[in-house]
Amino acid sequence: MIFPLLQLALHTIAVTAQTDHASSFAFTSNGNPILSNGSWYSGDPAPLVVNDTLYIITGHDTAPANENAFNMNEWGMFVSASPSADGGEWTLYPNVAEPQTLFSWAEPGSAYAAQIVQGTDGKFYMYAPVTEANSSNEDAFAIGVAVSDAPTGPYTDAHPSGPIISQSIPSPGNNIQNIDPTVLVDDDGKVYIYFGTFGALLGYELDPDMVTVKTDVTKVTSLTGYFEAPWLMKRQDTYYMLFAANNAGPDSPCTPTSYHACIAYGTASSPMGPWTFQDVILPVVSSTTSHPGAVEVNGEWYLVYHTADAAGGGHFRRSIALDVLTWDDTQSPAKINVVDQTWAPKSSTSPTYNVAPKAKASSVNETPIQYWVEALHDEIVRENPLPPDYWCSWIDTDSPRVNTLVYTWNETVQLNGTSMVFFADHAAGANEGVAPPQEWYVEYRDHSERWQRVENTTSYPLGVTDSPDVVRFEPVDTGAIRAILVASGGNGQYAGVAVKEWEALSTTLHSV
Ligand code: FUB
Repeated sequence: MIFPLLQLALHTIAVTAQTDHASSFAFTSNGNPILSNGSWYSGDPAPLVVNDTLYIITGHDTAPANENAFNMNEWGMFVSASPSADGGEWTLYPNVAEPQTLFSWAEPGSAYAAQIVQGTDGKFYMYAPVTEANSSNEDAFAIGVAVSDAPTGPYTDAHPSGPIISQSIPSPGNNIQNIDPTVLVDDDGKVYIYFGTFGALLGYELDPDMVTVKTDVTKVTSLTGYFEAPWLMKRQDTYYMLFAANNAGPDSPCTPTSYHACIAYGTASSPMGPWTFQDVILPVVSSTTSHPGAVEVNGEWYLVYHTADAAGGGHFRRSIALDVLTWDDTQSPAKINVVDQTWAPKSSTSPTYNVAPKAKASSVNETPIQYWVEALHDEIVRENPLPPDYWCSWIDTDSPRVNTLVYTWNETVQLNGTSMVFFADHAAGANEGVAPPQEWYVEYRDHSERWQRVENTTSYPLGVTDSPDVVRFEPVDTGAIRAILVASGGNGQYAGVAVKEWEALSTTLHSV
C-alpha cells in the first residue's frame, strides 16, 4: 500500500513496505505530539511493551477539518525502542488492521479504541470495539478479539463466531455502548477485561483462552466522574484503573467544562475491585476527549494520551503524546503523581500586538457549563466549533440581556484596539438561540480603578465572521478591560451571545 502524502510529510522514510499490514515509516519526533505535522492523526493510544520496545496501537482519525464526528477506519501503530517525552526515533505502521478485515461480522469504519495484550501463550491479542454489520441490538458496538504472532500483526479473528461482548453477548441486559476495552493478563495468568463509556464501566474475568467470558458482569460505580477510556494495570500488588472523567463545574478538580475530560484513577487490591477513587493525574487536554494508557519501559513509566495539538489538529483529528509518569511510594497504595504535560519546542513565532493570551479571562455572569471562558484568548478560531471552543451566555429561555467579559493583566498594558469573533446559530435580532449581539463596547479600568469607556472608537462590528474588523480607540494605559455585550431580543427574552476569540491589541509588538 502506498501513502504518497504521508511519505512526503514524514521527516524520514526508512523502512520499506513488506506486506500491506506491515508498511511502515520511520520518523524523528521532537516531543509532543509524537507525530506533530498532521500527516497522520491518531487517537486512543494503548501501549504495550515487548522486549524493551514500546508499541502503541491507535485509531486513525481522518475527519475533515470542520467535521465534528469520528471518522476512523483503521488502526495504526507507533513503535519505538527509545521512547522519550522529548522525542526520539519512531516507526509508524499506518495500517495494522481494519474492522471489516479483522472480523467477517464487522462493518467498515468505527475503528475505536483498541488494546493489544500478550497472552500467556506468547501470542498478541487485540481487543477491538467495532460495529456489528447485522446487529439487532440498539447499539451496534461490540468487542471482537483478533490474534497475531507479532504485535504489529497480521491479526486474524480469534473468535470467528462473533464478538465476545455486545448488548446481547454474553447475555442480554447490557444496554451500554460497548467500547473502550482494557485487558490485563495478571501474574497468575488470569485475564480481566473492563469496558464502557458515557459513565458506564463494566468488567468480566475472561478464560485464559482470552476470548471466553467466565463470570457475571461487575458494574463499577465508585470511580468519581468516570466517563470512558478505562486503563487497567497492576504495579506491585495494587491494581490501578486510569480513566477519562468529566465531573465538571467551576470548582471541579477535573474539568470546568462538560465537553472536556481529565484523566483520573482509582485503585483496588483485587482485579475485580472494589475500586477506590484516588485523584486526577492529567488536567483537560486540547481535544474534548482524553484517553489514557500507562506503561513501564526501560525503567521509566509513561502516560500516553491524545491531544488536538498537531498541525491542523482538532477534536476529531487527534494526535498521541507521551509524558513521564511518576509514583509516590511513600503512600499506600503508591500514588500516581500529577503528570507534567510537555510539548515539543515551538519553532519561533512572530511577535504579536494581541496581549489577550497574557491576561486572566473571566465572565461576570456565570458561564454555562458547556462553554469555556478560556476559549476567549486561546488564539484558536474553529470554523465549526464545539461549545467549549467559545464562550457563550446561552441558557435556554433565560439568557441574560447584558453580559460582561473581563481581561486582567498583572502589569499595565497600553491598548489601542480590540476585536471579537462571534459565533451565532440564529440571525441578528433573534430572541432565542445564539445570535450576534445587539451592541457591544469596551471599557478600561483607569488609574482610580473606575471603568471608563474607551474613546474615539471606530465602529464595533456586529457581523459573524472569523476575520472581523479591528475596533481602534485612543490608547489607554490599563491593567484591565471589559467588554459589555448586549444581547438581541426583548420583552424579557434574549438570545445568547457567543465569542470564539477576543483580542486586546497593544500599541507595541510583544513576543509570544
Ligand atoms: O476514539 C473514539 C472515542 O473517543 C473513544 O472510544 C473514546 O475513549 C474517546 O477517546
